[in-house]
Amino acid sequence: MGSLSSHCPGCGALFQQEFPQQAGYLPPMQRREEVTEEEIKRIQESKDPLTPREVKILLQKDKVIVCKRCHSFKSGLERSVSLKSNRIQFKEVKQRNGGLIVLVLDLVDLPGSMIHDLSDYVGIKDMIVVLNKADLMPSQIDMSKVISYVGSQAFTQHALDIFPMSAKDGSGLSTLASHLAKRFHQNEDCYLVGAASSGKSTILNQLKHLIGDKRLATTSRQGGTTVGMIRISSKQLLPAIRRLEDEEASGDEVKEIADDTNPLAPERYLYDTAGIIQTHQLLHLFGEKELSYFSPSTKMIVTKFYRRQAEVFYLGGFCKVMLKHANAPIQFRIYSSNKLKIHKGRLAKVPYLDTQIGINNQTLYPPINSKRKTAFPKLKLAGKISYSSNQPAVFYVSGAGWFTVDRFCHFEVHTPDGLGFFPVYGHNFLKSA
Ligand SMILES: Nc1nc2c(ncn2[C@@H]2O[C@H](COP(=O)(O)OP(=O)(O)O)[C@@H](O)[C@H]2O)c(=O)[nH]1
Ligand SMILES: [Mg+2]
Repeated sequence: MGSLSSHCPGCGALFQQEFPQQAGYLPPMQRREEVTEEEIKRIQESKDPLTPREVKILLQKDKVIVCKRCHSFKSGLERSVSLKSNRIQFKEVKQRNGGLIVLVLDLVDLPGSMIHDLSDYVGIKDMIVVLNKADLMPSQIDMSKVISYVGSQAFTQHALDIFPMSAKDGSGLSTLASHLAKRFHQNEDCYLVGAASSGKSTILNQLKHLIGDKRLATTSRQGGTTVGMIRISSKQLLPAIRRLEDEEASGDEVKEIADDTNPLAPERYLYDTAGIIQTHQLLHLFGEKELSYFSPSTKMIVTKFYRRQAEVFYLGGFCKVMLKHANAPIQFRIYSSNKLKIHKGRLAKVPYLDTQIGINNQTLYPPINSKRKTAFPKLKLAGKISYSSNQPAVFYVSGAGWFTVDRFCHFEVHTPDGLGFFPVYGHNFLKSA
C-alpha cells in the first residue's frame, strides 16, 4: 500500500494543498516537515544545544495534524458527503491472496448494512463478521437469534465467526483482537470492511487506544468520512493484544501465555477502509443534525401503541406507515432512539400531515426545515405488507431501528424515494418468554 506518512490520520486521504473543499487539504500554516523517528530520537538524545528547526520538530512531535475536512467533522461543521464510488480502493485488496476480512455490520441498520456482493469488492477471503453497536440494542433482544439470522445469509456462509461488539464500550474487542493476532502470526493482513457508518473507524480507534496512539481516525454519523486506507501495524498491535489477553485471564485460573511475538516476523497491518456505499441506506440523505433526531446514541427503547384500520403513523418526518386493513386493533412495537418522534393520525389526514414534514416545530422532523424539504426526496411507496401472524417478521427502517406488528393486517410503508425499508421474515429476535 506504500507509505502512509503523507496521509491524513483522520480519513486516510493523501494530504494536498490545492483543493480546500476536498479531503486531505492542509492549509499552508499547518504544513510541517516529515521527520523520521530516528531523527526525533537523535534530537532528543543530543547533548548539543538545539537549533530552531530542532525545537520546532520537538514541539510538533505529539501534535496530531488532520486535514481541514476531518477538522470540520470533529467540530461538527462538516455536512457534505461524497458518495463517490469507492470500489477502486479494494482493487489491490482483491488481487492479494490471503488476508482476513473483518466485516462490520451495524445492528441498528442490520439489513441496510449487509453487503451481499462483498466478494465483488474484496474477492474470496477468510472472513469474520462483527455485529457492532451492541450497546444500543434494547434488552429484549436475543443476540443468538440475530447471529443465526446473519449466519443464514449467502454472503456470510463461510464466515469463521460472527459475534457482537460495541466499539463504544469495548465489549467484544478481545474476541476481535484474538482473531487479528492469529492472522498476524500467519503473516497475513486484516481489513475492516463495511457499509458507511457501521463503526469501522471507531473499532480502529479502540485498537489505537490499546497501543496508545493518539492519531485517531475521524468518525461521524454521516457516511463517507473515511476516504483512504488507515492502518495499524502488527508490531504495535501484537504486544497490546497480549496485554489485553493477560488482563482477561482471571486471577484464580492462572493462564500461561507463551511469548510468541517474534521480533523478526514481517510487519503486517490492520487496515480501516472507506465505507462501501449502499445507496439504499437512509443515512446518506441526512445531515449530522437531522441524524441526531433519530439515529440512536443510547440504548434503544420500545414504544408500543395500537392502530386501527385507516389509521397512520409517522416515524419522524421520513417514514409513513398506513394501516390499510385490520380486523382488530394492531399493536405496533417500535424499537428506536428515544429521540425519534412518532406522530399518529388518520388516513384521511395524510395529505395535510404530509405537508407538515420538515417543519420547524419539532413535530415531523427531519428534514429539518421547509427549505430543506423542497430539496429532499419525496416519500414514496417502499413496501406493501400483508402480514399474517403465522410467522414472525421484523420491519427495518434503515438507521432508525425497526418495528413489529402482532396480528393479521395490511399496511403500506412510505420512505424518501422508497429507500431503506427492509422486511425480515421468519424472525422476531426476541428473548423467549
Ligand atoms: N453507540 C455506538 N455508536 C457507535 C459504535 N461504533 C460506532 N458508533 C458511532 O457510529 C457512527 C459511525 O462510526 P464510524 O466509526 O465513523 O463508522 P465508519 O463509517 O464505519 O468508519 C459514529 O457516530 C460513531 O460514534 C458503537 O459500538 N456503539
Ligand atoms: Mg470510517
